[in-house]
Amino acid sequence: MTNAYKLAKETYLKLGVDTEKALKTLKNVSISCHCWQGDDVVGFDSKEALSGGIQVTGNYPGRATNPEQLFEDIEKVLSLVPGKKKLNVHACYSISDSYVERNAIEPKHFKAFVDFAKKHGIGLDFNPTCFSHYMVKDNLTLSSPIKEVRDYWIEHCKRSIKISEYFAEETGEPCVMNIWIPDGYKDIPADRISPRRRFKESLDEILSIPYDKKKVYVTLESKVFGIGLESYTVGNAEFCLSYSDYKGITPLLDNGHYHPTEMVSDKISSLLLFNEKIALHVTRPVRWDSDHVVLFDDETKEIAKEIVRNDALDRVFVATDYFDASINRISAWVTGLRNVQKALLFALLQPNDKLKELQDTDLTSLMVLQEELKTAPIGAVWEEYLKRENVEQDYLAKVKEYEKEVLSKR
Ligand code: RNT
Ligand code: ZN
Repeated sequence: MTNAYKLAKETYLKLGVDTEKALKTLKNVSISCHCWQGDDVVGFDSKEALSGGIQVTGNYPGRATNPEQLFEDIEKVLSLVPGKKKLNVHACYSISDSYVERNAIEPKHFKAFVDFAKKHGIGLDFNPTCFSHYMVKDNLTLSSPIKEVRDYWIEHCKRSIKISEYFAEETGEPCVMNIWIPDGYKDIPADRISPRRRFKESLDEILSIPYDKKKVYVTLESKVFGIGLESYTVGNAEFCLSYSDYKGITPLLDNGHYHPTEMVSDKISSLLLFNEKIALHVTRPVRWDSDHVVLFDDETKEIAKEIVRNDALDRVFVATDYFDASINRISAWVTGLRNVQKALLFALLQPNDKLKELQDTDLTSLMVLQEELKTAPIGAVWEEYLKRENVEQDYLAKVKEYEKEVLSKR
């Protein structure tokens, strides 16, 4: 125990916070690490240009271009991130000697991820990939007016449920399977309801297959707009929340998917009142859904506070979702993941009962205490956590070393 930590522990004690308890809790919060930061969301199957209204910018050298490189990179990331982790896999990362259609994916194409997860004692999450593909027609998938297109993606999603079940069975941890479709229109549509009706029917069909709801949590992610899909998205917030409620699946909120002054941190409590579980994609939108690396910023902290103070650490599936190709990708990964955890620690180091009480009795004191807490010595507690977790405080040195020895030779 360092002196800095001892002092911090005392300071927090005076504020009514037990740092030891916070560290013990943090250790068991699992964060799902997105696999797609390592290769700019390219994947291994069709390797088509990224589509669906999302965009990766930058061409920093060292991108992983095959499974071996991606696993090597993720291994590095896991070694530099403390706490419990899961790996979040997209269907376009199927591994096979020959080309596999997305409506033909099977568990065997993802066995390498299971082996990797077992090696590292982590769980797995999954996502159908309904973008960057020739069967996306006019930016539409599950809501397309063309039956053949809808059927293709319905089959893809059904198979994705099977793969999710396989992940859960093999790892012994539930698998979160998130459905996000890019479907929408660049310009003003003439008929907003038909695509949504078709999306609903496609989802009904996908969810008609039997699956173990204790093993697979199907989530549905909404979005307000995408690049090239500015005027209308089929799966907007109202659709996805209503659908999740109607089918008893789990809503997923990505904090890049709302109007800029609309905050996900404010939505969490409302959803917790009506849902057993909710899911989050933690990202950082800069002026739009730009998917910048997550920082230790106000909204990330506020999201973490909402999870912690509502005692919902076991009800919220937390996953990262961002992609930056303008800097070292390993650093991008580690920085974002650590910041989610640091924000959770920040939340765990709040005297939440005291703050709640002040809200009802003394708003002046509430403001003063909330301000004081911003400069409380979280840094020393975080360092102590890293030490106990056996991960380097100075991850940048490790990243630079890895860049020199591995990434620069690609
Ligand atoms: C897109 C969504 C979606 C994707 C991933 C790759 O805006 O956020 O979650 O980022 O599926
Ligand atoms: Zn997302």
